[in-house]
Amino acid sequence: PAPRTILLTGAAGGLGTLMRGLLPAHGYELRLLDLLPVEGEPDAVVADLGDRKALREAVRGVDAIIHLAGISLESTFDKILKANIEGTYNLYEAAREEGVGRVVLASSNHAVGFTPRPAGDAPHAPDTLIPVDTPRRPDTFYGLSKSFGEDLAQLYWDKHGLETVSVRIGSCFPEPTTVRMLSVWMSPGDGARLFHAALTAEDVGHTVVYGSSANTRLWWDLSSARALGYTPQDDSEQYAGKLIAEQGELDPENPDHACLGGHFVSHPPIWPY
Ligand code: NAI
Ligand code: 15L
Repeated sequence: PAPRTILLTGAAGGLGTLMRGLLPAHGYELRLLDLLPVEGEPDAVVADLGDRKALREAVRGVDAIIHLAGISLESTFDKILKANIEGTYNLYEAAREEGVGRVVLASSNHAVGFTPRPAGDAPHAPDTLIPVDTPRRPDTFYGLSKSFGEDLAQLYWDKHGLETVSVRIGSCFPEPTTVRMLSVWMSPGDGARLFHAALTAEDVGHTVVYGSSANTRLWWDLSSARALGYTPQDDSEQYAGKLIAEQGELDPENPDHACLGGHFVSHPPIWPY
């Protein structure tokens, strides 16, 4: 049977708030969890990913989990370790113990952020798009934690038969706000469509997909996402004229423009480690 009751972690965050609004129309009942109270949702579970008992209770009885909670930008290694690495491990352990069959994991383009973007003018030829099996090249401790999450997902599939779709999200915001985002933007509507496909496709094992809209300036290969049944409906190109007039085209000589991860590649480590 199709999954119906979903635990949405990170429900108070930006993406969580967008998905809380959009996923019910795809037929889901959401159980919400976040470190912070979720506005207007008194039944949301307020818990830290470090609280294994709370996680165990929160996952009990759900059909699947969409795991968005965690630190979503670069931070100190210690904070990333706690929230993203240990926190994701705690969630998978809770899912395994409670017999939850599938996780949709918010990975990130920053797991492969040091990968050079396709050169030249868009649209890029299909054989130049970055494939999902490109070697991981995290651009930050943050990206490293997403790389860990993908490996953890693979381990829980191989060892325990717990399925995951790891979604290397580009930028999911209401509108693209930078020229880079013309290539990596995922509209909220397409985000909900992709999560729906990741929840309902059969026999995913551990599947890695990029998460973006069908952008004219796309840098990566969406075929593994499409194979789940995802059909993106949006394209950032309608924003291109305005953003390029304001910010200029990407400069191949600028290191912040050269790789998938954008300015994360030159982000200095945050001390203390
Ligand atoms: P956000 O920072 O707005 O939301 C993250 C939420 O996680 C927050 O509400 C926060 O309170 C919660 N959280 C943090 N630490 C926690 C802990 N220890 N226990 C419980 N909850 C905790 O981030 P956003 O943009 O909503 O992203 C959601 C997820 O998607 C993150 O995992 C992020 O890395 C990933 N992602 C998002 C992208 C985007 O474009 N929004 C792009 C790529 C990945
Ligand atoms: C991410 O992983 C971040 O969570 C999000 O805030 C954006 O910075 C996004 O990547 C991006 O690459 O634009």
